[in-house]
Amino acid sequence: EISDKSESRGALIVLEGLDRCGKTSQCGRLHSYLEELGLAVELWRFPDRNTGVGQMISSYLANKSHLDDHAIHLLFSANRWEKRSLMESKLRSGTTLIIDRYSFSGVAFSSAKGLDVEWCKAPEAGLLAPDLVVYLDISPEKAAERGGYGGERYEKLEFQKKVAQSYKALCDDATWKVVSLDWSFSFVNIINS
Ligand code: DGP
Ligand code: NA
Ligand code: NA
Repeated sequence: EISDKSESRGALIVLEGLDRCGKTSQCGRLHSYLEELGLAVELWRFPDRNTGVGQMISSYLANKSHLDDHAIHLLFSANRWEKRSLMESKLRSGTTLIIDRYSFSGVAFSSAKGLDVEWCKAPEAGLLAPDLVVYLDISPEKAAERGGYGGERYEKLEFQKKVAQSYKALCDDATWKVVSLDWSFSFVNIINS
C-alpha cells in the first residue's frame, strides 16, 4: 500500500499468533532491540482499547456485551481504520511500527467462528500492508498451559484450535515468517533473514 519505499520510511512489522503465544513479550524484545540500534520505533497493539470503538471491543471481549459476529468483526476492522492515517504519517516520517496483532487476527478469529474468509478480508482492504508478519507458532495446547488464559471471550482451547487452523490458511504469503516457539530464538535472526 505504501509504495514509496524511500529510505526514510519506517517499517511496518506485525506479530501474530494465538492467545498466550508469547507475542506481547516478543514485541517488547523486538522494540528494545530496534531502539538499541538507534531506530525510531513504536510499539502498537490492536485492538487499541483506548478509543471509543476499542472500548466497545473490550466490553465484548470481557463478555459484558454481546454483538453479532459480523458486527464485532467490523468494529475490530474500524479500530484499525481509525488509526490508519496516524500509522501512515508515522511510517512516512521514518518511525518503524511494531504491531501486536493486525488484520490477520481479524480474519483468523472471525473465520474460526465460521464466517466466510473472503467476507472477513473485505473490510481490511486498503489498510497499510505490513513489510513483515511474524507468526509465533505454538500449539493451542501449549498456549493453554502457559499460565492459563485470562478469561476473555476467545480464550478457550477448542476455539483456539480453530483459530490456529485459520492462521495456517493465511500463512502462505511471502511477507510471513513462521517462528516455532518450540525452539529458542532471537529476533536478530528473523530480522536478518
Ligand atoms: P489481545 O488484546 O491481543 O489479547 O486481543 C484480544 C482478543 O481479541 C484476542 O483473543 C484476539 C482477538 N482479536 C484481535 N483482533 C481481532 C479481530 O480483528 N477480530 C476478532 N474477531 N478477534 C480479534
Ligand atoms: Na488475549
Ligand atoms: Na495477547
